[in-house]
Amino acid sequence: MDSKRPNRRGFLKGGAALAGLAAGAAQSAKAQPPVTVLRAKGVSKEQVAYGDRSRHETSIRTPVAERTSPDAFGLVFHVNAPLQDLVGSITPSSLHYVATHRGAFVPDIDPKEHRLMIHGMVDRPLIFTMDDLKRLPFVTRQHFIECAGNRAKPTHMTVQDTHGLTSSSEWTGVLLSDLLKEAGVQKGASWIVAEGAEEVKGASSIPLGKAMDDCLVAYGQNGEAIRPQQGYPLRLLVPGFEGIFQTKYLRRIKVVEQYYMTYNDYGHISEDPRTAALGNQIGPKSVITFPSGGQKLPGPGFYEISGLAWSGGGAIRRVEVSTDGGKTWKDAELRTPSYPMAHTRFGFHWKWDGKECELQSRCTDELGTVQPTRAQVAKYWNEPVDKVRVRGTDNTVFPWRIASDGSVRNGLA
Ligand SMILES: Nc1nc2c(c(=O)[nH]1)N[C@H]1C(S)=C(S)[C@@H](COP(=O)(O)O)O[C@H]1N2
Ligand SMILES: [Mo]
Repeated sequence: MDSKRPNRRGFLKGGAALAGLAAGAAQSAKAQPPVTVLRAKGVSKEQVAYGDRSRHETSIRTPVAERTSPDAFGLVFHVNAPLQDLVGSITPSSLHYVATHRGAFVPDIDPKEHRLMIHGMVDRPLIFTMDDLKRLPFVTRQHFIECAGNRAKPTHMTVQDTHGLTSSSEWTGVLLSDLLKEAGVQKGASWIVAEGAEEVKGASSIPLGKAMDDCLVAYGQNGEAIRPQQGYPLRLLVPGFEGIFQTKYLRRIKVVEQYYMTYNDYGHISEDPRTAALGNQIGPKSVITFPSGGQKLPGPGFYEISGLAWSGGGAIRRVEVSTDGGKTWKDAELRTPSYPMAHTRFGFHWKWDGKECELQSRCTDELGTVQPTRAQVAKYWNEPVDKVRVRGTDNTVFPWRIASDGSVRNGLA
């Protein structure tokens, strides 16, 4: 694989495309760098105690295009993460996407008062305080979360609009399997129902097999306590499952003998077994975040295409990039470790010739599953490709169109 990789030094040394860039670099090496005037600026006690980003960094979350926040009732609806501005594979907690809190604001939970109860078909019902949980063996893992509503529409302008309802964090907590073993799951149990503490509860039924496998009862996010919008003080992580299963403000887990209908199931399950089967695990998905919608390439020459890939089926094994609208594909490089069910950053050297073109990415996960095209999905459901209703989470290959003036547009438009 290494021998096929484009040589990084080769790119930086040579090529007419880079001539301008290289000359600029040489010049500034000889000359003095421009002097930055450092203005003394008062730093507040608060900023010393808990840091802020530079005031020159302005990247923000934005409401989903179809439903602005807050709405007429003051409620916050889904808010997209600015994927075009992120580097690496971790989403900063302050920029993590946020999903609807149905009928309630973010609950203000005092961790000293918070309890997690495990009951139902168990030998020993248990109630844990936060301190109890933190005394237990912990694990730290990177996992993405993605809302089932994360689907690209032709009207979307930016990658924040098309793909911003996913984020990846480093989560710390206790394995749910440890808690369930402690409680002693009884024979005949086959599901768990996880419930959150806020008004409409965010309850979900999860197969017991998944609960005993890799689910996390998490209190940590990116090195500190989980943020209130992400479920402070405790959330369930069901790696690779749709966002709706990732119960925030987790307060109760009931072990049960059958699937429970909860508020979350409304509009979410289907009598069509093929649709229903798509309901939990998110398929392999990737998107190019640079260049992406709304950006403009200043002119022909060298660019580093960058993007994210993730899968509910495990670790990302391969990402390919096409610069000719899907006719030919070349391997991209994975630039961050590919952890199971976590965002993985890819990069790809590209020399733009200044002509109109279409960029796409597609990934393959450790199960060997390849991200499908819209055409493949349309064929499967026997629907026209421009009208196909993608069931489950939309993980189809996504195109960005580069115009000859360098501007980047949504290729579905
Ligand atoms: N308690 C509770 N948990 C919840 C929800 C909720 O409304 N309440 N929303 C779910 C949905 S639909 C999604 S997509 C994810 C979003 O997680 P985030 O807001 O941390 O990104 O949380 C899930 N867990
Ligand atoms: Mo969601």
